Amino acid sequence: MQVSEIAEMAFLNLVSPVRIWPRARSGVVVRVMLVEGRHLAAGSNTCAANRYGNASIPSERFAMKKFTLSLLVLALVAAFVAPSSLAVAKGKKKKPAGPVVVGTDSAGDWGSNVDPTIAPAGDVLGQDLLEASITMADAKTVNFVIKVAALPPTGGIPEFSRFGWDFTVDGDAFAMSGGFTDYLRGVCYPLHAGTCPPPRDPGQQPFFIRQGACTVGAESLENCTLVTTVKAVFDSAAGTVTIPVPLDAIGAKPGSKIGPGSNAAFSTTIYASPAAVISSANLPHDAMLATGTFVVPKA
Ligand SMILES: [Ca+2]
Repeated sequence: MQVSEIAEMAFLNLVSPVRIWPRARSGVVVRVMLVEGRHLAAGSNTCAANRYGNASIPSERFAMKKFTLSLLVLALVAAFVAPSSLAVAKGKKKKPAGPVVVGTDSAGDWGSNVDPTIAPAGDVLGQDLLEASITMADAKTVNFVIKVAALPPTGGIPEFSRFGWDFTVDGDAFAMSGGFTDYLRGVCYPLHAGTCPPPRDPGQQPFFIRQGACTVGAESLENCTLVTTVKAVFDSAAGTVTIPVPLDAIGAKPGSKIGPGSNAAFSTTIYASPAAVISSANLPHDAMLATGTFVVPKA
């Protein structure tokens, strides 16, 4: 509060039944003593004005003038207080961007591409897709979150469930896939470099992010490159698979648009399927078409 404001309020305290006290930290405290004219006219010693030490009893007309003045003072005080309140609101930090749902899918439709009656097995395998969302894990990492109807503690039978998510970053296409374990592809992953890499341990819950011609049957498979491998989090209680991806790894920065990609094998963008070395759309699976776009928030 400015010194001039304090001085003005001190003056207002003298001429009005509206009492204004500056408070050290949080701006201004306003206390209103509404003085009813009949109490003043009757000279009642129970009226609010007398309790605060008014020695003379004003006339009813004078009391009404003071009441009008009180309203004017309130308006003035509001004019003083409002800008500071707005300043506080503007000064607050923006909340982190919440999850953006980029795709949804029906429950109970796993395997319907082969036989609708086998749908219950989708829960046992953790492959019945419900929702896909994107959110920030921290300033440098984006979370891709797949929600399923049910997720066993093992993420489905080990080496039996694989999740895929194809996306774009400002138009550049990426393919991402992985599972609770994925030793099949850790040992030999034919979808990049055209040949099996030296045997290695991909670690637990690995997700491979690739770029280039990575579809089975592509003519230039040697152009399929492994961008990075990340470690996902499987939360069976929440039924979610969360894949944290560093922004740097996919060339994303504040303001970048992470949108849906395309997958020739499944004709969609997100899928859950049995984890063969090469997943096939001919196997029972569940697929979800993502249509939403997540914009990386600016710091
Ligand atoms: Ca589903």
